[in-house]
Amino acid sequence: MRSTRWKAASRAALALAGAGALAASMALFATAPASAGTTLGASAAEKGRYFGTAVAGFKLSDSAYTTILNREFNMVTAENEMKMNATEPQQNQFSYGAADQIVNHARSRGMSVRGHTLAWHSQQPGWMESMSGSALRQAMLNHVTQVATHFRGQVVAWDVVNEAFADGSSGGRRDSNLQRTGNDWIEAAFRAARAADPGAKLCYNDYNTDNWTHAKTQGVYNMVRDFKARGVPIDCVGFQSHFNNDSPYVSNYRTTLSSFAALGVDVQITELDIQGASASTYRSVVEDCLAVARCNGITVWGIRDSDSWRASQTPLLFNSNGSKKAAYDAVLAALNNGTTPTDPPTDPPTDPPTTPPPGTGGCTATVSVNQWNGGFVANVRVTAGSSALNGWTVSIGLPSGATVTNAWSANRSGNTGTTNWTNVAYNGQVGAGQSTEFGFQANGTAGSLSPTCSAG
Ligand code: 9MR
Repeated sequence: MRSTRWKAASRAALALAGAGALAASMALFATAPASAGTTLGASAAEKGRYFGTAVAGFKLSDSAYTTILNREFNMVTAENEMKMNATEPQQNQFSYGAADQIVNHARSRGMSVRGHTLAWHSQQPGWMESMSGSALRQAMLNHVTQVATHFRGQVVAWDVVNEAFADGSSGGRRDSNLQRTGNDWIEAAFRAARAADPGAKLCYNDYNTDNWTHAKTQGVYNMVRDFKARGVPIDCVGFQSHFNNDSPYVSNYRTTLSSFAALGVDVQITELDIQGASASTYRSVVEDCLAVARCNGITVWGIRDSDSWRASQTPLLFNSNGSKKAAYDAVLAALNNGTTPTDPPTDPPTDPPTTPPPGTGGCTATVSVNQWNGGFVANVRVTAGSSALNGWTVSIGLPSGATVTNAWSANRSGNTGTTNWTNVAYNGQVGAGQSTEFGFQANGTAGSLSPTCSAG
């Protein structure tokens, strides 16, 4: 069983642990719990999502840049540093310095990392551009294996394959040297990535796949449906969502996200920018993601307008001087459930809140483990018994030598021996017979884990 709950909320979600009871009682007054996060990452985490940005490694020495990065975001994508030309500039000579710097900056501050990208027709190193046929196929698979292995345990999701579909009305594949190695190159890349990093979510990522009626969107949808039907290891689809006058946001975007999610994959907004940064369009994008349970998070493609690959379109959430734009306020308000900072305070409800008693039907916990040499990822599923849960605690005994290094969607006490896990704000209330998931990563060997669950 692979986790359907996105792994990333770690830092902000865990920091919010103490707010759990408050959020649980607030949930009585609204269909979704109101929240009051003051940064994009914290507010997204309260909704079980992440909020990320593309990061350019050379900007990490710019303190104005890192101040916003460290304050606002809990997910990072390397803008260029993990691409094929950056990581394998000469065949079989791998270069990870710039990418490692970004990964270390992020992870040392509790942010998670999306890997971008293992296989792409663009930004190939020169030696690969001139290859073809089975030699290219082997070189591509070797690249996927080597790079995914290097970052194993550090990257929560990979854009395994990027932009493999054609623009226009064909709905088919884009011609490229990789495509000419055979139509199965995409699934071969996914299988190699799964073997190299069984703990990472594996995504297909593309642009102009936002409009549900577009042939390209349907082409990708059909590929994902086919992959799921045939057991090709795909976990998620990334929608770049570069919106501009030629390719604007459309109201069927939510249909697109939910239709893909219904195939059994997570969906993520991976490179969001909007020409002119309309606050209402940004708000709509956030609302669309929040409306789709399997939409795990949103990444904007840069921090300040001056950081954008399309700077002249001023498409981002911060001005070039680092100040927040109206679009920022709209995004934060949407993440916080539609209340804006300027709205008048609403009257408190007149009925006293009643807290539902802990469920009496107990709960069960099951665990699935992806083990590799020296470490593992465990995904734990908590299922309510005959009554709804209002909070849960799971206890897991780890064998000697196993140490938890990272966790998501739960509060933890202990990282060796007996570890205890309790719900965070957004996943404590579980309907009778329903489930929620959390997970962790550890060094060492899992052996056979036997989690126990108690309600309350
Ligand atoms: O933002 C990236 C820019 O710095 C690079 O020059 C460009 C080269 O192709 O890639 C940009 O990022 C792209 C991303 O990797 C894939 N989707 C489209 C992005 C914008 O071009």
